[in-house]
Amino acid sequence: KKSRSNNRWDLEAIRGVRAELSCTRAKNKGLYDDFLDFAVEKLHQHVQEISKLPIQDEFSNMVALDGVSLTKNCAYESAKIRIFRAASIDAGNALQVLNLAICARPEYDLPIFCTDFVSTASRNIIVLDLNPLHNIEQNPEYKDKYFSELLPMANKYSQILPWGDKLTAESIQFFSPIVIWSRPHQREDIQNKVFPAFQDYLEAWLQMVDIAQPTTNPEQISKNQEAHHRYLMWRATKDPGRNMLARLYGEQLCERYISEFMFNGVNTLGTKGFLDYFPEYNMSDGSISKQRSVLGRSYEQRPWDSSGHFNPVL
Ligand code: BLA
Repeated sequence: KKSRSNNRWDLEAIRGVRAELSCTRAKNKGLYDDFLDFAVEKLHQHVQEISKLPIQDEFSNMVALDGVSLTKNCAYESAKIRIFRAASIDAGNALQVLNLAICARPEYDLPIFCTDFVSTASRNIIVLDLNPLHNIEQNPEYKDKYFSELLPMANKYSQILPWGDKLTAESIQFFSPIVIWSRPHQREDIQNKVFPAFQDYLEAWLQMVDIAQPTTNPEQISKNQEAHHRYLMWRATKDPGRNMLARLYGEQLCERYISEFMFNGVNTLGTKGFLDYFPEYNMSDGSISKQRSVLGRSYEQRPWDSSGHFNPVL
């Protein structure tokens, strides 16, 4: 009996919090709300045959265990795009997040549009990139196809948003020569510096989508699909946001959210496991190392020069 009444109270409390949140939100916008509005609008302008992807009930407007933090999720697909998905967290001054990923269908070798913008009361973490689908150093023609002409844009923004110091060394293989990795100090930098960069990078990516032609070569399609799967496997397993998400939503919901929404495709695009792609994480008992990184932190400075050559100072 007791648990029943507790339950009802919980539900009412959550409804109350939601109503309160939607009032305060009208006055007090999330730090990255304009970014997401811009992205959804641009997507609709540029991309044909776009439609909303259904989102499982448990992932729409997720209220956290603290009763106040709210994660809003949305997802779209189109003829060329397998998934556009956005997760934005609004926990007031304590935490604001925009995590956006856009993956093309495997008939295209388009890079993956990626943002990880995380702002707490004391710091900002900015990752903005068109993550290459194929290894840049081993495939110079891939680099030329998508990145060479964007270097002036990257050089401009890497001055405005300087390199954010050492990072997980493994991550570098997923980044392109135009990546912006930065930790701006001021909240105003988000609007004044990060927003223009975000707009330009998204426009650049959407222009690639405009002209992209699908391949019919089955070998190329499966190569692209495996590259997506490997990428999603990396992120679903080693994402730096996992601890925070587990704290907000509890382990179980966090795990479903990561594999079904955040990194959707990790369970459907391939059958290989994490260790097939990243054997260096193999422990002697056959399990996956719990460490986020086996290489540690590296790359104190931007490892690409202004011509996009990988030339790290170690
Ligand atoms: C930090 N996120 C980071 C960092 C990177 C990325 C490079 C810096 C810490 C590090 O070096 O690992 C982003 N890393 C990426 C991306 C790729 C990659 C995009 O390998 C792509 C291949 N992030 C979220 C969500 C939360 C979040 C939802 O997406 C929170 C709920 C948080 N990101 C987050 C936090 C940190 C972070 C808290 C700091 C963690 C730390 O410093 O260890």
